[in-house]
Amino acid sequence: MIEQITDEIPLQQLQVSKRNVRTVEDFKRALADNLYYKRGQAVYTATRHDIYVALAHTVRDYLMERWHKTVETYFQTRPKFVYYLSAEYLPGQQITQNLLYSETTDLARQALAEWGLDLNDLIALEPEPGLGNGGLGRLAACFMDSMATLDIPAYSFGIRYEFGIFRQSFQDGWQEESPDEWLFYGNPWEFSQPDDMVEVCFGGHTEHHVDDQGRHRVRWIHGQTLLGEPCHMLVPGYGTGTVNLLRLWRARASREFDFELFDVGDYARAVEQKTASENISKVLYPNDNTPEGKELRLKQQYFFVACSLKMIVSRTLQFNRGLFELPDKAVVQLNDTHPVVAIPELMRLLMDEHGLSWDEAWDITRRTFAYTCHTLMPEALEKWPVSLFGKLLPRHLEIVYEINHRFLQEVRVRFPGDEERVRRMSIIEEWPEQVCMAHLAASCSFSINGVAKLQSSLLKEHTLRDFYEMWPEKFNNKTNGVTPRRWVRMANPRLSELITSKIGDGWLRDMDQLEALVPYADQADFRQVWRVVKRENKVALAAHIGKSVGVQVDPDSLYDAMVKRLHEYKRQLLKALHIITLYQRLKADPALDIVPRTFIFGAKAAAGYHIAKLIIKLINSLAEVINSDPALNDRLKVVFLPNFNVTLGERIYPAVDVSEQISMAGKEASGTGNMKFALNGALTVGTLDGANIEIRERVGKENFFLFGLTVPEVMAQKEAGYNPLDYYYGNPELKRAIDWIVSGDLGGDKALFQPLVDSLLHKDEYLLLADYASYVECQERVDEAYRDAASWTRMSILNAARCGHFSSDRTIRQYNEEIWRAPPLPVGL
Ligand code: F58
Repeated sequence: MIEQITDEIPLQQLQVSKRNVRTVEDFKRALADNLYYKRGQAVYTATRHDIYVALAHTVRDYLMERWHKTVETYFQTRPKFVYYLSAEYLPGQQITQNLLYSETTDLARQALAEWGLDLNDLIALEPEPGLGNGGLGRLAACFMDSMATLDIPAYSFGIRYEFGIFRQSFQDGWQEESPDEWLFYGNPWEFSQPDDMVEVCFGGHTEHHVDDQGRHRVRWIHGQTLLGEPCHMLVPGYGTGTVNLLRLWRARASREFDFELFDVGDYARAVEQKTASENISKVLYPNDNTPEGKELRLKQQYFFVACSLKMIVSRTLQFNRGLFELPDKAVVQLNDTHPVVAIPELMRLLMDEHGLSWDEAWDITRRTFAYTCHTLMPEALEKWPVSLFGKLLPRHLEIVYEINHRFLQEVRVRFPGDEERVRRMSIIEEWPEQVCMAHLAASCSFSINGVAKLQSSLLKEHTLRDFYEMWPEKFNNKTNGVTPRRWVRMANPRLSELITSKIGDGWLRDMDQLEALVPYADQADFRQVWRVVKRENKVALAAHIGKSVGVQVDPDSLYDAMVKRLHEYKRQLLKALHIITLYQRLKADPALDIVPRTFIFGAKAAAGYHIAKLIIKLINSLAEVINSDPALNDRLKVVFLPNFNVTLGERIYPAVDVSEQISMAGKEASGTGNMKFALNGALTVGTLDGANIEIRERVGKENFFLFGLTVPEVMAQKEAGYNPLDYYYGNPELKRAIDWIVSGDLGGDKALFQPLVDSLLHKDEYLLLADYASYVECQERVDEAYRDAASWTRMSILNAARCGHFSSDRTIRQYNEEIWRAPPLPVGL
């Protein structure tokens, strides 16, 4: 790391100049300056993309002034910091957000219009950073936004993947993946900081010795060294001067390491190995809910954790009196198990690099970390083979063994004679020998939280039950939330304007204020405008669908959407069975009176998840058959929009009438799409799973379409020896739908979808057949309810009005009050 200069140059010499751009003229000048000085282009030679970059720099300059003020405040106040560690972030397009937060949207629009350019055309050029798979990564982005908005001193750390989540396209209905080259044209929002690179080591072995004060010390003689280069992105708060940072680490080959090979004259191999070490931050693993047990994945985890902790420790030393103050000055939130190797890494830093004893290091470590668990899927609990862990991180493995040894002693003291419990709780699993990251997290963190009430209870009762019995006080719930800025204000400007026209704009920083809309649900004229807004959004989405997949959809049909990762437990296949049933009913009785529906899907399947990919193919085949059947008279349409991501979500959520949240009860930890839909006035068709339960409690059971088995019922079915064939033979309509899948009518090879049918009939792990009848019946209630526009709109308004609770500001406030205790530090605008 290159020395900082603040000790040498008096701070007052480093005052930054204010740009003070407040008029369209100023903005145009700043834009031209940036185009000329930063981009190296003249107005005569610039491409549209050059102008986009100049625009991004102009907006960024605004935020830099605020960032500077924030840093000044932090340096002067030395507050307690929240450090959020997450392997994934899905922040969405930056330009729209940064224009909004810097209040420059109108200036930019006008300035560009004077140049004959349309702001929206430039916005469309920005690729979104797809540095995550799904809910977990998007939640991290909502949390950053809320932390800054609530003036919480915070840093978020992650990996600067060169390739984010793959781009999805369809070839003959099959998913195809192509690389997401989001950095191809550079990223105007990031500041790389090569002077702050830190060294990270892997491999090698350890040496134990006694130092000259007679203390037992360990040296890690590492095998490989590489560098982490930080890249910063600004995280502005809304309506405040606070601008926090997202620090993403990029792997660079260490020079020292190159020289060794260059010395022996093996130039080609030296360059090859350089590339190999830079591969660490090359690509995001595209798995959702099943960890990838690859060596490179563990390297990624340790890489970003080691870089981040080095910075946290050195900041603590710089700002405070010593490392003993760490737990009072820092709290590290672990976003699932992916960064959990931070625990042995902090122990190692404190003992081996800063000379603390085990007890001293342990006391600091166990008061520093808090852990969030985002799953209920047993297969999602990360485990690393001991051999792999020890090969890459020999010192950490020793530390984990020692933590485990001491921890199991504690268990034995608490539960004498209960060796079975000791075995269950061990951080190291036997046969095969694996390090269980969730156990490491649970035993070493001072807080363990789930992400919705039901999941938090199930963690206590099942997944982490032994840990709950040991430390009930560590367990807590923090129901997820989403940021109202991106998911209402930016995604749905029409609705936002309507809301603001009635209740003011306070809801953007205090979403509970949406409650003030409740009385409007009973006003016919308000319902009318609400409907107009929804319809305009539906028209806009119809235009996008037309452009994207070439299907014409009717904005007056009911839009029924299921957008989320493709996973069997989420049950996209149950939705498909419902569509097939409607199709068959219409074929059997062409005069049947149903509300015309447009089914909208968006979902990526992990590249190696064959059944999930087959489900995509099935839905696309279904779309082809249904969309081209003239006998249906356009009453059903099915569209699968490719490449579902944050930007596409922003188009879909505002335009939907029915939100499908149909996971098997007890599987979806929370869900956050459910919240985005409800806030935009969609009604939920859902099971009693994840946050659906809390949404239903808030919006009222009369404004929510409930179906399906509950968790105890699911368990009872499984215990009783669930047999899907009972449902198959017991329900002719269900049998007809399933049989049709392999009838050949779906086009192509008859046997193609046989694996889906086999898995339904012979296993049906997620009880689709058991829930089918209830689901179809529930959809009939939806059909009926949609016919009464007044009452539907009333329900829609009540959904939005009563979901203020699901703001990530509320979630973050709870994290801060109950876990972090980092006093907010307002930075004026
Ligand atoms: C999701 N998990 C949960 N994991 O499935 C969802 O219910 C919840 O709302 C959301 O977290 C936020 O709490 C999730 O998205 C992943 O994508 C992991 C990525 C890394 C590999 C393992 C899955």
